[in-house]
Amino acid sequence: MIVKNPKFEISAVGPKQYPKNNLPEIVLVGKSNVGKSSFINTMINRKKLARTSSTPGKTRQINFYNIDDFFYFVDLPGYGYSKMSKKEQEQVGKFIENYLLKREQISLIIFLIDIRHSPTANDRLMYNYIISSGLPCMILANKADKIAVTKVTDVVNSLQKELNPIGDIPTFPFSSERKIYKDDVWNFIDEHLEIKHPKN
Ligand SMILES: Nc1nc2c(ncn2[C@@H]2O[C@H](COP(=O)(O)OP(=O)(O)O)[C@@H](O)[C@H]2O)c(=O)[nH]1
Ligand SMILES: [Mg+2]
Repeated sequence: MIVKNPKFEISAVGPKQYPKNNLPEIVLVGKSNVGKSSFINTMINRKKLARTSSTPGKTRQINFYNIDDFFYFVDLPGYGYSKMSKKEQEQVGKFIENYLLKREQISLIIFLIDIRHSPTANDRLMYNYIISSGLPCMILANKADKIAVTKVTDVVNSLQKELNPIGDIPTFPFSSERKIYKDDVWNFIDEHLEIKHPKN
């Protein structure tokens, strides 16, 4: 896939600021610091279009990245940031749920977890919420560079079994650090976009 002109469009703090066109949206969901913003940069071959940080942020904004006027990557706020109060965490959870519930143009949810750890309690809550919404979803076990290459397949399989014992949600490894496994993810995204993007 060749992305030619990805653009940051808006940091929305509420539904009134969401883009008004009906482009499909591919949505990144995951806890703070799991690598959502890095994922976007990796997929579009840009170093810094999506803002990343090594210290989890407190943003309660939804960032929309317009990908060649074909679709949006939507960077949701991370949940489970330990330095937030319970109340703040609940507010972020509601903010995320409200977007997922109301936004009709969502084509796919990319749910990121950390390949090194079992899903957290918050991961499970969010995963269950996504499944109950009925929206198409894939699971990415991110930071795959942090474990031995020979273990990746087994670990991905066991993480999938933990979250999705029926095995109907596609689960892939990913690494923004090494920029590997991108093709599988692009293929899956392609299948979920009505308008096909020109391929390499
Ligand atoms: N080793 C490794 N680090 C990553 C990977 N993806 C993201 N990171 C790092 O994890 C931190 C948080 O990434 P970021 O994309 O800001 O996470 P977000 O809060 O989910 O948007 C940054 O220091 C990134 O460099 C990855 O695949 N492998
Ligand atoms: Mg981020």
